[in-house]
Formats: sequence, structure tokens, C-alpha cells
Amino acid sequence: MRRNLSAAVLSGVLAVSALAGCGGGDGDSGTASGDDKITLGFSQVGAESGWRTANTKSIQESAAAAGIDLKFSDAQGKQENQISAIRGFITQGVDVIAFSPVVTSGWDAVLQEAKDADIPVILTDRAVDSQDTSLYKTFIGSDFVEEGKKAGDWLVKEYEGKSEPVNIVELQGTTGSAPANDRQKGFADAIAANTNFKIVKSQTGDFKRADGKTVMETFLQSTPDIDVLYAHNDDMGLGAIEAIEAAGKKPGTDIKIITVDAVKDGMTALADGKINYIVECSPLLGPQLMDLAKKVDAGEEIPNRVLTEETTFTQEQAKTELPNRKY
Ligand code: GYE
Repeated sequence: MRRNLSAAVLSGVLAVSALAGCGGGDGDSGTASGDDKITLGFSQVGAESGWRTANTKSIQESAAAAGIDLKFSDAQGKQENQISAIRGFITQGVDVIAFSPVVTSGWDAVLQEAKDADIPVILTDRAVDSQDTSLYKTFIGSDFVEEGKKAGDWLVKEYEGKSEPVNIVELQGTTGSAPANDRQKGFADAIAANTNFKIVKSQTGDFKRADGKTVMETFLQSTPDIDVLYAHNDDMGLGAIEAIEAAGKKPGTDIKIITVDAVKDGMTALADGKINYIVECSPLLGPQLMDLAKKVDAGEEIPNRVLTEETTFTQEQAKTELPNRKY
């Protein structure tokens, strides 16, 4: 945009921003080069799930709509790739860095490097365990403990008044990731008072459909009397459905299934009766992220936590919602 302005206007704008720059903080470094387009470096986890694909699309489309120059990097599920992507963004001198940390720990050093370079960082979707919260400006995303709790609350209601044993198997998300840790905790807390509920197996399926299938196969072989599957995302649940059907059982009936995300494929299985309940987790974080990036770049105050609003779906609700589902 700046390129279309006359030289006179341009120098005026530069003078103002130079003055503003005297106050320190996070002025738009792009301004100094005569281009006021914000450059946002974004390091994505990978493409492990339908949720992730929808999240990537949301970020790319919203950046284009907001006139933000997005440098997008796919870490293919590896923390070391994310760390080098962030270091690359620092070297390039982007205005803002955002990333979705694959795991919670091990970020202090690279976040300190970004801070030393005066580049604000926005955590997107997943949290880090850094004690020093000044290493990032804000965290935008869901409350994963709450999601796990909603899953557990539904199960408690489902078996209300019944005292027979309920054998639960759990497919965890990526080991060490915030959603896996928190969805496990929220669920365990919610069912804790029900002494007849037992989590008989709990293993990671890395948020992937293929892994959900293979891990469920081993669960079915070792544990004949599974009543419930709690999967930390739809994709693992959908993979597990294939394993359950191959074992001659009826998903949703012989084994009750609860998942998290509510992507279209999950909602379809829910409407078809193969899943019993889904806790929504919205991947559509792009518009809010662009808004926050602009504000942080302008040195404006932003809240240190931006929470995503979400709901839950029963089979009946899924039938109504499915035609409107955007992802
Ligand atoms: O639930 C899962 C994805 O971090 C909230 O990551 C995200 C999770 C999401 O792979 O499907």
C-alpha cells in the first residue's frame, strides 16, 4: 500500500512513525523500510489432522484478507523444525512471530532470542510451560482442560444411576502437547468421583487417524470388554472406528465414543451414530490472530489470554449443524 503513496506523504508518515518510535516498544519495523505491510512469521505444527488443515487455511486466508505478509512454515510435527523456523524469522526481521507449539516445554531459549530482537510473539492454539510470561505477548486458543471436562461430564450423565463397571480406553494426542495433557486431566477430574469408571488403557495416537487405528487395534486385542473410547481428537476416533468395525463391533453402540474437535468428518460420524458425543474445538483462529498481530505491532495493549468460544454436540445436534459446518 505504502508504495502507491507520493514521496511527500511517505516522508510525513515516516516522520510520525519515527517520533512514535522514540517511545520504544514494538513499533512497526516494516515502516523503516518504507513498506507498512506487517510481516508475520508463523510456524505451524504440521498437517496431522483435519483440525490442523482447517487452522492453516484460516490463518492463510485471514492474512491475505488483512493485508498481512505471511511467512508460513510447516514444522512437520518436529519441535526442532519450529525452533529453526523461529530463528529464521528473527534473522529475517519479521514484525511479529506466531506459532503453535508442538509440545509445551523447551521454548525459553528461542523465545528469549525473539524478545532480545524486540519481536513480539503470539502463542496460537497451544500453550508453553515457560515460567517467564514476558517471553510472549498473548496466548490465543481454547481451554483444553475445559474440553476434557465436558467430555467427562457427558459420560458421567450417560451412566447416571448405574453402578456396573465402565471400562474406558483413551487415545491421547501428541505426547507432551498442551491439548493432550489438558484433555487427559480435564476428563480424569470429571470422572474421578465415579469409582465404577476405569481408564483401562491410555496411549498416544499422535492426533493422527492412522495411529488411532493401529493403537485401537492393540486395545481391542488386549482388552475384550471395552465400553467407552475417549479420543483426544476426531481423527484418532475415526481411525479407531475402522479398527472397531474390522473387529466386528459396532462403533457408537457396542463401544461408546467421545471425541474432541467437531470437524466435518467427525460430525458426519456423529450424525451417523458412530460417535456419541463431540466437544468442539474451533480451528478458526486466523481473524483474531491477524487482529492481535496488528495491535501488537502498533504497540497497543492486548489481553494476555484470548479464549476461543466453543460448544458440544450430541448426535441430534450434529444432524442439524452438519450442513453449516465450515471445516
Ligand atoms: O484438537 C488436534 C490437532 O492443538 C487444538 O491439534 C489442537 C489440536 C487438535 O492435531 O486435532
